[in-house]
Amino acid sequence: MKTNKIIATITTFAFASILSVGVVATAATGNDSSIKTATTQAADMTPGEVRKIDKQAGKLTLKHERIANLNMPPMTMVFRVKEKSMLNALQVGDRILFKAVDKNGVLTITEIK
Ligand SMILES: [Cu+2]
Repeated sequence: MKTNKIIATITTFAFASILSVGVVATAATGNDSSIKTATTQAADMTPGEVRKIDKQAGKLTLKHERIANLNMPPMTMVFRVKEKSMLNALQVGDRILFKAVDKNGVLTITEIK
């Protein structure tokens, strides 16, 4: 038996494409200068106790400790709240932390914890 073996040798040339990858250095934008004024720091939270809640008028009576940013001694007084919804979760007797600011002569609570 005569066997002819044809061996086909296929050589495959792999062409490696060399891509010049340009490395784009994305420079971080260092222009984000977030300047916070000293009057809007979280450290201005003052302890207080809820004495009266007026949801319709958006007012809150607090017995508060010294308010550092307003230079106010401890007392019981009425504040306005920035948003009436801030009063929803409160109950008389609650001890809270609040931030009060002087808005054109009106002492306004901007944050309650
Ligand atoms: Cu006061």
